[in-house]
Amino acid sequence: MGERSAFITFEGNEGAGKTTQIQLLSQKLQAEGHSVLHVREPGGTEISEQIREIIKHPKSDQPMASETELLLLAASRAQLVQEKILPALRTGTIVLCDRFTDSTKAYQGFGRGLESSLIDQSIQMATSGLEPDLTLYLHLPREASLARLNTREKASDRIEAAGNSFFEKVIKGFDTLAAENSDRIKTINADNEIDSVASEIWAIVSKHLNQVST
Ligand code: T5A
Repeated sequence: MGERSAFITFEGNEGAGKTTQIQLLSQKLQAEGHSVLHVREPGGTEISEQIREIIKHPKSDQPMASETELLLLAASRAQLVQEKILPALRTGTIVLCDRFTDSTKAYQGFGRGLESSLIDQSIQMATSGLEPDLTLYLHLPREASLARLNTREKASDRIEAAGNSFFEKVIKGFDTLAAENSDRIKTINADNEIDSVASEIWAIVSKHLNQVST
């Protein structure tokens, strides 16, 4: 096992359980003999993590322009794709990415209202055309997302501080993308026990890996 690469992304709103589920899936895949790389966006390389800090906690009280946000996300992504994702895929590693281009479409497109042509250009430049083989969209209603975020200790970052209407638009964006790309994006009810979400994910991922290896 381990010779067939796959690029699998996780999407969803804040607190949907992406990190939790990627860790569980990674352990399971490794136990089956796969080589696995777990990365996150924005971030995932030293340069990209520095950019993540600017995106989430800029050292300025001035509002960040949506175009600046888009370009910073693209810069972080370009470095991650070139430095880590493409080399890993070339060696047969399964790459699990916590957020990718669907987040840009949902947050900067649907949420911030940037034109889709700008979003697409930034994605093209950052990814050189790389697309996920499979995307797991963890769907969590806004109220449940807020309840989970309120239980944690760390303070909100710049994006999380946006209002409810922004996040409603983001969720609607993810729902729209999932409906338009139903072959690639699989929607999972994230408002469920951790183990049952993990079982649903495992069923989808193992089916995908079996399909591509036959
Ligand atoms: N962004 C990102 C953009 O605007 N555009 C882009 O293109 C990209 C790539 C990233 C921010 O950047 C934005 C979106 C984001 O605002 P982040 O901190 O990485 O910031 O944000 P998230 O990815 O949302 O990370 P979170 O940690 O908030 O959410 P996760 O990873 O979905 O959730 P997780 O696993 O950390 O769980 C959160 C809490 O819920 C519990 C966990 O134990 C934890 O306490 N939990 C559950 N509780 C009950 N039932 C379950 N099933 C649970 N699963 C997890």
